[in-house]
Amino acid sequence: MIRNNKIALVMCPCWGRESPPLSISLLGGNLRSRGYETHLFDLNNYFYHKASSEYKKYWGQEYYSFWGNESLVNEFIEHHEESIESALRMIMDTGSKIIGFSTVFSTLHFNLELSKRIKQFYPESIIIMGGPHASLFYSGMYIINNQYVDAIVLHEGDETLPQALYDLNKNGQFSKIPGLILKKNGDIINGGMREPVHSLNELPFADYSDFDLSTYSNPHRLDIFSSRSCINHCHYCDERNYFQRYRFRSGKNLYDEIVYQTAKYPSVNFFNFSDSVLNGSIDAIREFCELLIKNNINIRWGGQAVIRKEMTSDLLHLMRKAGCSYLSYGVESGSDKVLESMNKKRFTVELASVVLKETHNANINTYVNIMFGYPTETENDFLKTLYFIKQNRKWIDAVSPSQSFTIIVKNTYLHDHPTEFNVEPNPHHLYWKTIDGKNTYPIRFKRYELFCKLCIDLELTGVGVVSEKIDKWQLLGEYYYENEKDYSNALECYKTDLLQNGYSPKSLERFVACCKVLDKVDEGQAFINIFQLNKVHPKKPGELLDCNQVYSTSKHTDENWVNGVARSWATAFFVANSIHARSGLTVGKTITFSDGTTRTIVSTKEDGESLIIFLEGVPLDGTVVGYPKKFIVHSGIK
Ligand code: B12
Ligand code: SF4
Repeated sequence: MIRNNKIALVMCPCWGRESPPLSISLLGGNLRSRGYETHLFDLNNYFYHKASSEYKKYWGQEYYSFWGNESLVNEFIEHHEESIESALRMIMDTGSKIIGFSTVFSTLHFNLELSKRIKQFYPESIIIMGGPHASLFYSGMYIINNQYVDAIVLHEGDETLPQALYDLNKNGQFSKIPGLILKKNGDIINGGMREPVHSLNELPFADYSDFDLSTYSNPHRLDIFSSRSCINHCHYCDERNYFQRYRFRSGKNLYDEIVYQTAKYPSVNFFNFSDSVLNGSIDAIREFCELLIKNNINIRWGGQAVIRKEMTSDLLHLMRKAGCSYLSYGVESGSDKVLESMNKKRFTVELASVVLKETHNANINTYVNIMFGYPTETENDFLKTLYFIKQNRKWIDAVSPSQSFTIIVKNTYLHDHPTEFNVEPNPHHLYWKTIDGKNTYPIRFKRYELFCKLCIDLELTGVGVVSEKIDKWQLLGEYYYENEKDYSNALECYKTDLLQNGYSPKSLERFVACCKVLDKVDEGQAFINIFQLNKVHPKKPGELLDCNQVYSTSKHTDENWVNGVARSWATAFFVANSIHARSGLTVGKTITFSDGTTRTIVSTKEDGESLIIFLEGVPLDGTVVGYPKKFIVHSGIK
């Protein structure tokens, strides 16, 4: 058996950066224990440090939708070309032929763009993706159909990835195995589902040795997990679809990992449970606490928990004594009727109040998650949620209002039974509405805003508690434009966004498109003039900022070229050949030269250190538009 394959596992922006990513560290520990040379890259943290100050804010959780927007992610990438090149070099210098990406909603576009570049420069590389967003009920098929992706691992990767690598080593290609979808001779072959990992206690511990903890926002924290799947089966949640059977690690196994990691990283004093429910097995959590107390292990820990009657004052005090410093509860609604229709069978609003109070009294920080506009939630139910928060304010340290309000995820009970919930058939995950039209995306948005307002009044903070969501007008604009085809409301949203928040290529493009439909071409042109004139993008009207897509031609003059522009033999110019130029100057894009001429790129040709760009129309005059004059490449707006 040959074990000479090297693999790089990568986490791209955006993900939390309090500590190194658990997913690739866990898989890394597993592969290393089987003898594979494994290299782990947290490009999420890397790009945070490389990002200009203007971009750093996008790591805030209130900006997660930025990373779901392909054009914004590409814009980010264009702004950080040098760092992208170094990151690629860093990965490829390890000699890894297989590159695995961890995929969640917020890393997808980055993953795909990086895969494209890897394949362009290292065509023999093998790209494999795994993680929640690579599952079939999210975008698995979309990902495997991407020309740069060779295989996806469905659901848990702990057994599928090593087996896939084993086959690759042995046979030089992937085999059809459970848990893997692969491409072979242009066909997509689905190996079907794999049984979930039988015993979590047998998995090797996460290996964090590739990461410099001091570069994270909490250098004293590491992540750990206690379980897979959930003891509950809420109708809107896909946890049980993804991880299937509920399994948990024993208290002893968790304790052993804490001892192992703290011996390796003595500066670590906090462990975050990165799973959906840390109190699924009361026996395991009790055993864990007792071992920590008995052995005098002085650490803090916390994570997400479910409200259940077993969360007694006695247990909570034990947990506190063992170092539990926070618990984040999915309460979701202050209405029993809504809780019932969510299939939350373990608690009522009354029990939620008691558990929050007992948690607070045990001196554990209490966080509460809330959703808005669940299909059965009436205005009255929503008022009950506001009342619940007000009544229990004294027990709550922070809240986390869902910034997507209520999402209808494929393969969930809610998705598969829309009429039972009065939801229109084939619901859009974000923009779904009820048949009576009383529950729509803007209505859910409004409830979220009212909730935030109450929290601000109650001086209750938390992720997502804002006076106005930063991308509010883009989100609403998108809803009216894409979903409702209501160009009048969309126009108002994009206009508000441009005037309030300044230049955004997407908002300007959509605003102009609305103007065209509504026969307001002059208004659209006025905004183009404000935002796109003279090679500069004003951030807001009146405030000038350098355009990020300004290039200049090469300086070369001879019998064929004048200042980098072709003489009469062709309509072309050339620039230095770089990844930046190759990804920015692509066929179909339009370019405006210094004399105002606008041309479309019809083809490009790499010629050693030069990249020649051919344009439509008659030849250009290099003495007018050539070096040192600059030109702008438009991001899609003609
Ligand atoms: C902890 C957590 C967080 C933490 C992150 C903490 C941190 N360190 O940064 C916080 C609270 C910050 C967070 C935020 C968000 N989260 Co979150 N989060 C989780 C949670 C509970 C655990 C993630 C985890 O580490 N699991 C443990 C690891 C070991 O499991 P895993 O990542 O799934 O990895 C396994 C497999 O997926 C697979 N795998 C993973 N990567 C790879 C790569 C390869 C190559 C292969 C082969 C296999 C593979 O193998 C692994 C081992 O079996 C999951 C739910 C869950 N139960 O997993 C949601 C989850 C990942 N989050 C989710 C979402 C949507 C978000 C947010 C966008 C939510 C929001 N609206 O704000 C944000 C985005 C964050 C950002 N800044 O961009 C979704 C993702 C859904 C999707 N389609 O992508 C999940 C699945 C929850 C859900 N069901 O909705 N989250
Ligand atoms: S308790 Fe949380 S993780 Fe479990 S099914 Fe319900 S929503 Fe999902």
